[in-house]
Amino acid sequence: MRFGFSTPFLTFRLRLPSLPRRFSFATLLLLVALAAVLLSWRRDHLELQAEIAQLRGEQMRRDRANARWGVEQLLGAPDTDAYGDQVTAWAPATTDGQQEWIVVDYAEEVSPKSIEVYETYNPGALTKASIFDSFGREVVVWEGADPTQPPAAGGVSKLPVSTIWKTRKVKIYLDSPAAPGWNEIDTIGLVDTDGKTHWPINATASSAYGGRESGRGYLPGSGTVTFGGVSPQLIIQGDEALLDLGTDVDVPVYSR
Ligand SMILES: [Ca+2]
Repeated sequence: MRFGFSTPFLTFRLRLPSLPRRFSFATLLLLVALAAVLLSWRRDHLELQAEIAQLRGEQMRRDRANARWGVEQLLGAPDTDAYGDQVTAWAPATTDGQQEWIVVDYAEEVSPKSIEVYETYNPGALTKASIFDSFGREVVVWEGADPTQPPAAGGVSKLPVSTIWKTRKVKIYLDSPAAPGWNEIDTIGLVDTDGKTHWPINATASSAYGGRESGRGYLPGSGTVTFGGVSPQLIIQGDEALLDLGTDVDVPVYSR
């Protein structure tokens, strides 16, 4: 295949290798059809994920009352009325043990304008926020120093978002070791370009101090044991049971 042009001063010619005979129009159509099937599969897969998130969220809302400091507490509008160590907010499994993240889903896909993180105890850990676009790709939309810092007891960190992508899923990253103490979060609002705020219908996190969905949770009604003047709480973590004596070290009492 050849094409080109020439002027009195310059001649331009381009020669492209001929398409192999077998790479026919029919093959091209087949490839287009294959791409369409893949795209459609991807879209169905994402829709299924969104439906699962919604169902999981409904179950979590029912368990919410018993899930103190659990991921369940991230659902819905803010409900932690005072800053401090409140059971109505999510807390990570440890005070400063590791990097943490939270992913929240929303009912509708929207064009985001900002993300609002309700920090209710030991603020300052926020380092990054991202959204997931319609193809499920993670897009970082904000990075920097947390707008809410100690000595503030808490606050709403408003992170501006400028992106062409619509979203129904947000992820935030917390540098918990760098922000001493329990970094507790009540909820994460997603503000759209019309100024409407959307609240999470589902949530997952790297860890949680309480709640059914976490690897570590309290057994409600497990009884009180007085132990050298303190009343420890029983913690189930993976295949182990631990006694939290209110010190830095949890005492293993059972291992499978
Ligand atoms: Ca921390």
